[in-house]
Amino acid sequence: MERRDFIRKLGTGIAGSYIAGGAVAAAMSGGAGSPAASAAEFPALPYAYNALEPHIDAMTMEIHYDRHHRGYFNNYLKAVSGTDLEKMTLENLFAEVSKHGDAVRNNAGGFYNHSLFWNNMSPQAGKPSDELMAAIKRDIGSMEDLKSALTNAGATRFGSGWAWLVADKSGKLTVGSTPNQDNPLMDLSPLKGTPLLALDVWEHAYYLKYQNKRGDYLNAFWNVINWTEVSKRYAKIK
Ligand code: MN3
Repeated sequence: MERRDFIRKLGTGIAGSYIAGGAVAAAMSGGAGSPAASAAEFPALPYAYNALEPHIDAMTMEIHYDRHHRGYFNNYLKAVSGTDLEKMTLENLFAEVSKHGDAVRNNAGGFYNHSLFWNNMSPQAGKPSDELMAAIKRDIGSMEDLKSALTNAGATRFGSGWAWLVADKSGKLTVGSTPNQDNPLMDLSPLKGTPLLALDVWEHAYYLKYQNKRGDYLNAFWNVINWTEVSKRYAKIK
């Protein structure tokens, strides 16, 4: 799709009308050389706004996806338009993001992080693969320990940011957090690795339903983790 056509179509704004792909899919699969035209696709929400009720409410989902995420996407396009960066996969961009400005860092991050986040939630939680479960036991301890670590990472991230389960190239798991729209693929991030599970702890992710009770939101998130997707991401590392 031509960029011009795509941007015009953004105005129609029907959730689910765009196919996930381009830079995000390429970055998630480790692909390289994705052309700019296919990078410029806003990914579909993989379920209805109310699908994660009562844990995450429909109004929050709609505003979060259709305004916040779309805003990052539009501003990412603006930030890279007409530059060498528009031909670059997000994965390659993040690997050198410290060389570029805050508009690129924040908006490419916001675009990518939310795409991961929607896809690692589901009304059908599923369960971790045997391979992932073995790694959780080896590196974290147990599922309860993982829940504690992720909840703690989200609760102790001051201000806005993300909590993560990441894996290094050998498959070793780590839990941590990043500020703002940074992520563990960014060269400037102290937390490094391939994201397996993304957890948005910005107030816009929970404030309508949970107000100041971030801890209640973190507990609720545990009920909607798409373990099938998290396991797939883990399987791709090896
Ligand atoms: Mn958000």
